[in-house]
Amino acid sequence: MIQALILDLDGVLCDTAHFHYRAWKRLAESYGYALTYENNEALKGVSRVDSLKRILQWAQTDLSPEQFEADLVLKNNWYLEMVEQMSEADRLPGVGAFVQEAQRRQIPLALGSASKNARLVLEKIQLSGAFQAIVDASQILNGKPHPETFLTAAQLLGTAPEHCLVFEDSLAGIQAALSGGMQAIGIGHASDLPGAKLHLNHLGEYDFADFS
Ligand code: B16
Ligand code: MG
Repeated sequence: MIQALILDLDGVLCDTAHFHYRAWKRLAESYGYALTYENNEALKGVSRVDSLKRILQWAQTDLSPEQFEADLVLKNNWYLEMVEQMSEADRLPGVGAFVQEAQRRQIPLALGSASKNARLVLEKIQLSGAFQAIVDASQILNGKPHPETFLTAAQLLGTAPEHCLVFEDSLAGIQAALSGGMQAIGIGHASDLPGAKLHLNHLGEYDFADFS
């Protein structure tokens, strides 16, 4: 029986996944590499450091430790320029109604994000107060697909993992939920997100009549 919901941020509550893509694509171009749709799917939910490591592998290039750090800062600055423009209007479809319905039913909500910018983005889209627990990249040692993000969220809510349902747009996130003993709903295509028990285009499609 499901007792709590854990939501990913980028790609579930707002379309920051697209901002990450634009910033990584710009950086990859500086290595002479054109980032593809498939590359981007593989980067969703993956930490900033691990994302750059993967891009360097695809681009078959290497950086000094100093340049690696500098390029992480560069990418994040480009990303933050886009985040700075965000507002409540940047919530994905149905997010407001979803949160309201969960609150009306007194279902605990947690955020489980791999982003170090999660709290800033939540503020921008005016959802900081919507969650009983917030877990971001600063609170965990092992990023998705490791289950630590979601297990920490469940622990903060005081809910056993098997009673948690995770909403995720990334393959790494679906894998993290499943390996943590939770059920997962994929926001995106079934072909990109195997293992999810249901696939939706956005949270607005979730029917709370199915909540059980
Ligand atoms: P940052 P999520 C993830 O957030 C993104 O999906 C992923 O593309 C990004 O690289 C990662 O956060 C780290 O983000 O650079 O802001 O720390 O989808 O888990 O909410
Ligand atoms: Mg995501």
